[in-house]
Amino acid sequence: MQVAKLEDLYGREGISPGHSACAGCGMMVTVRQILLAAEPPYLVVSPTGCLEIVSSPYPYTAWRVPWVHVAFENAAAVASGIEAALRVLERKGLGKRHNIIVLGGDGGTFDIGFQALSGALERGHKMLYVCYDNEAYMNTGIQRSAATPLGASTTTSPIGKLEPKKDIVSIAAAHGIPYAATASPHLWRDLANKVKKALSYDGPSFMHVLSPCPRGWYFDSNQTIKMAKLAVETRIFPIYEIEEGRYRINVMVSKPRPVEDYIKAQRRFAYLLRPENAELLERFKKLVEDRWNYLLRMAEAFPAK
Ligand SMILES: Cc1ncc(C[n+]2csc(CCOP(=O)(O)OP(=O)(O)O)c2C)c(N)n1
Ligand SMILES: [Mg+2]
Repeated sequence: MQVAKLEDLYGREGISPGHSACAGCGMMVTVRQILLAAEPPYLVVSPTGCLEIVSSPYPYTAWRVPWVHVAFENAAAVASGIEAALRVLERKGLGKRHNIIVLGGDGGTFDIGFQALSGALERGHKMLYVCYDNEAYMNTGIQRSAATPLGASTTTSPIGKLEPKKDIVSIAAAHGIPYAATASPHLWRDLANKVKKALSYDGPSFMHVLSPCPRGWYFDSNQTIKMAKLAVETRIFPIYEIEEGRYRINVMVSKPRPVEDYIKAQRRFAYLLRPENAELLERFKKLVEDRWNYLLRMAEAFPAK
C-alpha cells in the first residue's frame, strides 16, 4: 500500500475553489482531501445534499473530474451500475476501469440511501463509499438524521435529540466488506492513507468521515478543524479501521479530554448543558465510554495483522 506524501497530492485537485460552500465547511475540506488522495482515473457519484448544491449551481460546476448527481435514495445503486458497465467496456477493450467514489451525506447514507448502500455492499461492487457526516440534513435546513448525536438540537429535534447516533461503520462492516474506516479532516495523512487502502481492494469499502458544520452545529467558521480534533480527543469520534474483519484503533486516546470541551463549544448542545438535563448528559458520556470500550475489546479479540 502506498503511503500518502504531501508532494504526491499537488496539482490534482478533484474539486475547484469555485464553489459556494459556507465559510469553514468541514465537508469541503473532507471532500478535497479524499479526492487528492484518490488514484486517478476516478469518477464521483453524489446523492443530493450540500455537496451537490454548492458544487453545481447551473450552469456552473466546481468538478474537475467526472461527477454524477443522482437522487437521494440511490447513489450506491447508480455507482453499482457504473461499475458493472465499466467492467464490461473494459472486457470488450472499449474503456478503461475507473475508481468509483461515492460522496454522500449522513442523511443520504444512514437513512434515505441506506438500502441502496446495503445492496451495493452485499453485491460486492468495487467502489469506495464515503459518508461525509455533518450530523444532520443540512442543505434543507438542519433536520435530524440517524447520524445526529444524542442531545443535539436540530429544527426537528428542537430540545435535543433523544436517540443515539447509529453505528454505521459496524453496520457496513457486518456486510463482510474488506474495508471500513472512520477518519477526520484534521488527520489528513491518516485519511489519505485510508482512501488509498480502500481503493486498493477489489470490492466495496466504506469510510465515515466527520465533517463539522459551522452553520448547523453553531460554532464560528474558523473553528472547524478544532471541532474535528476535539471530537477525536474526547473519544466522541474514534478513529479506527476494520480490515478484513480485523480492528485497528489508529488514534489511541489514552487520556481523553472531557466531553464538555466539545459540547460547550457548539450551541447545538445547549440543552444538554442545562441542569435539568443532567441525566441526558450522563447518557451521552456513557455512550462515548461504552463505544470506546467496545472498540478496545474488538481490537483485542480481532487484532489487525
Ligand atoms: C426522497 C427525498 N427526500 C427528501 C429530499 C429533500 N432533500 C434533499 S437534500 C436533503 C438533505 C440532505 O442531507 P444529508 O444527506 O445529510 O446531506 P447534507 O445536506 O447534510 O450535506 C433533503 C432532505 C429529496 N431530495 N429526496
Ligand atoms: Mg448531513
